[in-house]
Amino acid sequence: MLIDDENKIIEDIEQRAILVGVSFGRDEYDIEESMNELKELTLAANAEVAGILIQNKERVDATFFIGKGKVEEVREACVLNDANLVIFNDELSGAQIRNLEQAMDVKVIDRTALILDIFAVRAKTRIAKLQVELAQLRYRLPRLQGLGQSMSRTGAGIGTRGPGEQKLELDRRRIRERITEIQQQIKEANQTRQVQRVKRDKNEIPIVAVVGYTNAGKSTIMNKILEMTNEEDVTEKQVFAKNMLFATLDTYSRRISLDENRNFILVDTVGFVSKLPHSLVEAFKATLEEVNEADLLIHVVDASNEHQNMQMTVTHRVLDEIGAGNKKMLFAYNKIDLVDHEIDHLKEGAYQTSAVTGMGLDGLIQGIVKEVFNDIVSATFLVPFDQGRILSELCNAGKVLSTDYLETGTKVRLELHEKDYNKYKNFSIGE
Ligand SMILES: Nc1nc2c(ncn2[C@@H]2O[C@H](COP(=O)(O)OP(=O)(O)OP(=O)(O)O)[C@@H](O)[C@H]2O)c(=O)[nH]1
Ligand SMILES: [Mg+2]
Repeated sequence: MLIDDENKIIEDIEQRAILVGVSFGRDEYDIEESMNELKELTLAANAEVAGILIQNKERVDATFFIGKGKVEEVREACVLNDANLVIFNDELSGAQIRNLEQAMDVKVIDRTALILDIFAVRAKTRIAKLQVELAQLRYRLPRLQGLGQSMSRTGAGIGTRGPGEQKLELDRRRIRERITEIQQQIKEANQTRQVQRVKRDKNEIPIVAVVGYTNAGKSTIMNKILEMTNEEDVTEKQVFAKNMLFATLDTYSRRISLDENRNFILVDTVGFVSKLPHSLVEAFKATLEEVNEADLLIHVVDASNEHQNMQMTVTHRVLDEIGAGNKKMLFAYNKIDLVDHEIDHLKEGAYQTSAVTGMGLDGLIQGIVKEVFNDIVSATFLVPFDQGRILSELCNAGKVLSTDYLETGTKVRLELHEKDYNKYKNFSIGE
């Protein structure tokens, strides 16, 4: 694997990386865990990890991010371990990347570029690809400027408007143009989705979105629920699930039918990760729009992971960032088959589940039903014979329990949404 000048990973050429992290002593996450995650991300991008270096530091170094002495240590580690790439756990400025590359004579990228590259390789749908490109360009733009500043600082014949600067201006302009173009395309794609959504709204099917940290088991839960609620083979409807970071990059909707009147749409979403680049969250807002429109969120937690609290905090923060922080939420403490103790003090709306054995999923489905169909009422209506249209509307809106033909009209007893009940209230004759 190789990283080209535009920080894009090109497959097939072997890449060995030294990972560098800084602990500022006030981080909410554990530096060891954060570096472990960076390692997983590196592997997910098909690079090898040749070594991990951590520095404790109070403040960021403006020139190199890490201290000058540490730069030399990283350089030596690269030579010793035959590494051709250095990955920083934190976001670097364009100038820092350039200074580090010059001092160590090796390609330098940061965690953000790494995550963006994984997304770029995995994105399948047109909209996901556009969103990743947008995030990449937004990441690159200020770093081009950083590069420009360091170039003009070197002086020595290069004027402020020298050829380098001109090329830079050109690059900058091209990038800005492309950003506008992509934004327009995303907007158009969203308008189409909007139309589809209005259609769905008319059907009034509740939407339940599965959210959570990457690799928690969201897609596997979705597949298991599909399997449990279908008698026929659902292989073709299954979504991709795998033991790797960011297996899912798009949102996938599946209709779940519990019975003829209880249908809901289950939506699988992109997983979150600590230090998820802001540009990526911004760019994926369109995809995550479905989360915003959901009637209920299922927050899947990997109960077997010792850092589950940090993972939950990150998930809540990203949800806040996309404006879905106040949604109704159920919790699925998943992978319970890997946990050898019961989770005590389970809060209300929390379930222990295993997407592999199916344990606890019945309870979760009941929980979903309680939340999204809680406005179902049963009522009896008497519809005069000359109002045939009303009768058929009513029967379509709810689940018919019984029908009687009286002298004055049709007496029908059914279960329906409160909203529909209110619409036909004039014909109601009570419970
Ligand atoms: N033992 C066990 N493994 C599970 C369970 N649920 C999921 N897994 C495994 O965990 C891994 C990740 O599962 P996914 O469903 O892809 O996770 P995800 O949350 O969709 O992950 P991303 O799409 O990457 O955000 C897979 O190898 C699953 O088989 C569970 O309840 N028990
Ligand atoms: Mg998934």
